[in-house]
Amino acid sequence: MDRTAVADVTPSGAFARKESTFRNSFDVHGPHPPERDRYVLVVSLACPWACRALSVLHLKGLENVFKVVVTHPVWARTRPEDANDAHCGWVFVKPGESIANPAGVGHFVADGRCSSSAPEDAKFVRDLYELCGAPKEQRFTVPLIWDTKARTIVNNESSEIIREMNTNFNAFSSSPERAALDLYPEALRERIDDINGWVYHRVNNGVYKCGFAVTQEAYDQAVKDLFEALDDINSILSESRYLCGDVFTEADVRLWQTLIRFDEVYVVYFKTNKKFIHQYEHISGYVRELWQMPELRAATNMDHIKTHYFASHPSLNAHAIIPIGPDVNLDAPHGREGDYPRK
Ligand SMILES: N[C@@H](CCC(=O)N[C@@H](CS)C(=O)NCC(=O)O)C(=O)O
Repeated sequence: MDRTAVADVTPSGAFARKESTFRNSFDVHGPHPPERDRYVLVVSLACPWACRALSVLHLKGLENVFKVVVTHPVWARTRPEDANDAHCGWVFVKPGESIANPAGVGHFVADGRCSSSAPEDAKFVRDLYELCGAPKEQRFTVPLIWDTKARTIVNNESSEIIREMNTNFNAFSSSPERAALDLYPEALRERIDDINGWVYHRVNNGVYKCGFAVTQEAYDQAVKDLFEALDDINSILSESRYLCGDVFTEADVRLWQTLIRFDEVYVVYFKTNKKFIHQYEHISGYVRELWQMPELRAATNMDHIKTHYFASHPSLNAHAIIPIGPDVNLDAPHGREGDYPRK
């Protein structure tokens, strides 16, 4: 798992995610102005960070602005011809074609959601990073936005990509309502920033700290932090419909990507098994409500999610067995309508 996030652990065995390095904006007067038919959003439908961006793309009606390119869910060796280069990562595979996982296990067919081509005819996400001279410490991550005119990555940090989509492309939204939707409203910014800050460390990245820890101490600490945070979230959602009150914001998009993967993947794979999300009184209805929003559902694919995690990291799951269930009924009534705090 050389040069992937799985290898990013400190001497004490704790997972430490590296910073993204492409951080440009889509300013009208800058080198990457908002334009139609120019930018490609490269995602994996398994990746919670990428699916933030895809969700906001749908919420803001930007389907005709960004071309979306989807990787195969399973990682593969990216330089199989070089015995000294053991890197494994995202690969573009035409629908119908199949690959084995990095250990040569399995036979994973690309389904219809995988893209048949990628910018620059790249075979791997790594190729795009190398083409534009990414620094050595940069992991070959999704999401990224590729500029087909400048032939470079504009931004590969999901928290910034969603802000850019929220504000800079309104002239191209598919409807006035979608253009007017503000996921980061001025009046709530302080609250959103505060929630994002601790939700990132304790939940979004917190599940990875549990799953990628290589010592018992690091795992114990990560699990404790994660479940304390989930208790805090359950308590917030007992008093308000969304994280920042009765307005749906980017904080909800960001948190939900972790919650929707929790019961199906993280409980088993990252050993976050103190409790399932569907057992939380308030979080469970909230997860169903957001699942029932068409824009979030369109950005969610449980097959890609499960296949990616369980098959991509042989050091964590040698035989790439994908476990069953628990198949929570996300279409059940969510019961989140009405006034808060509840009487
Ligand atoms: N900070 C990045 C993190 C993105 C990230 O870690 N993506 C993972 C997929 S879930 C990835 O592409 N990993 C590839 C690797 O570690 O080599 C963001 O939020 O955009």
